Amino acid sequence: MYDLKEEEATPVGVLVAVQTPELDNQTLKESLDELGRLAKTFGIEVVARHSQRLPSGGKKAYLGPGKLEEIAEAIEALRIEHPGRPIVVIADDELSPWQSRKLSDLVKADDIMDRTELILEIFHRHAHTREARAQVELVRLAYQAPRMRERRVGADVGRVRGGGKGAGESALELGRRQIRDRMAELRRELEHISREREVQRSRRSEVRCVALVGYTNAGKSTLMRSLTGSDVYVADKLFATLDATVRSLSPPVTPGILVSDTVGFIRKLPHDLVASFKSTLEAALEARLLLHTVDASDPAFEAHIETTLAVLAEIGAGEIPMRYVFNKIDRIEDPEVLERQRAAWPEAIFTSALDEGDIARLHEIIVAVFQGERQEETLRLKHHQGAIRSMIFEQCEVLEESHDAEGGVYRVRATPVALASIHKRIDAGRP
Ligand SMILES: Nc1nc2c(ncn2[C@@H]2O[C@H](COP(=O)(O)OP(=O)(O)OP(=O)(O)O)[C@@H](O)[C@H]2O)c(=O)[nH]1
Ligand SMILES: [Mg+2]
Repeated sequence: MYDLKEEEATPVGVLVAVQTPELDNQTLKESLDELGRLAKTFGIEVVARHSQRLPSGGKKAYLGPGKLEEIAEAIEALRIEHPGRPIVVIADDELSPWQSRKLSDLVKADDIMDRTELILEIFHRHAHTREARAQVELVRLAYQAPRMRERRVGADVGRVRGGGKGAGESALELGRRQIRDRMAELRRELEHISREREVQRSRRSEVRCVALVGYTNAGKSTLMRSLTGSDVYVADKLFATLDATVRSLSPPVTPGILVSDTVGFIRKLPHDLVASFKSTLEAALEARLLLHTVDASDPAFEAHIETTLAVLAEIGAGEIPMRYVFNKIDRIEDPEVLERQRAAWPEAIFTSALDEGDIARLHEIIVAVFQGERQEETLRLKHHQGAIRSMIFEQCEVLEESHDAEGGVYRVRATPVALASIHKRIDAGRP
């Protein structure tokens, strides 16, 4: 597998899909639009799409013979139109190794990819941390191994899939035994990382965290930036974020609140990938509240919500309290559309991540969530207990500080957990 060099010609993409009876025209269109965006994110210029109504997608060569002939002819014409550029056929469903080979033989493209592989390749390129890279490499090897024999070895193989900057070897570079060994090694590495994280997690005493979750490209990282003043990566591509990041809410409150940004979801997200990201997500989802971010300007937003809820349930986060954040409202041109959404989702928070006022309001809502579970109390410190004062200021909102003959008096607002740990310190210090 070699890099897709800058000077190499951009591959030309042809999307193909099966329209099963339960798939209406609108959903098919949305799914293909999204496949097109995945292809674009990967660096393929999509020039055509073909779909066929079939009772099921399990056909031998994915599509029927007549359709395949039509596609083969279209590809021949594309070769004349785009000389020297590799032509890739991309299926909207995961193909079996056998289907992929059949399709390849019949349509005579330079390469065949499917939705799963495209997602895996994008993840592979965007993975930065040791954990994300190991997870993606593992799933990618599992996907590639049974398909190794099926790929025609030669110039066309690997022409489109670039090594990219995500490290790790591909199945095509490894023998079968080596693949098994490498997969075992990756599993051990991931177990090790996950144990390390357990230790770090148990050190964190109290979790005051909200997690931004949602469909890819909804604007989670943009909201994260505005809410925390951090410079996490934002981009108009799918799966810009792969690693969970945690930052402090800004302007800060006492005690601090953490905001975490997570990987985005997409329909037909490969099951193995969801499973492998579960551990990364679990840490991020140890949140008190999920902010389910929705791109309200996307006509398919309701389908995106359903997909996100399904993935959240799959990773065991279905029970965490959740608020909807309908984002990108500045992109909704028709005010009536926005009004209808507000009426249909009365509990949602409507934002434009680009609007300071909206962000300030979201900030207030987040703070209020934690305020609700705090209680007011008066704490007394003796003169010799001055050291505990800093703990009080760290973990409580101090409403008033005064002094009497005995020592310091602090009227505070804090969570029961914080108050209990401060009382423990105070009692331990009593003569
Ligand atoms: N107009 C407008 N654009 C937005 C808004 N929020 C985000 N964007 C843009 O939408 C694109 C995607 O934003 P990201 O914040 O990277 O989205 P994400 O949810 O983190 O996406 P993934 O990391 O891929 O899951 C970027 O081009 C942002 O600039 C908004 O409220 N209004
Ligand atoms: Mg992101």
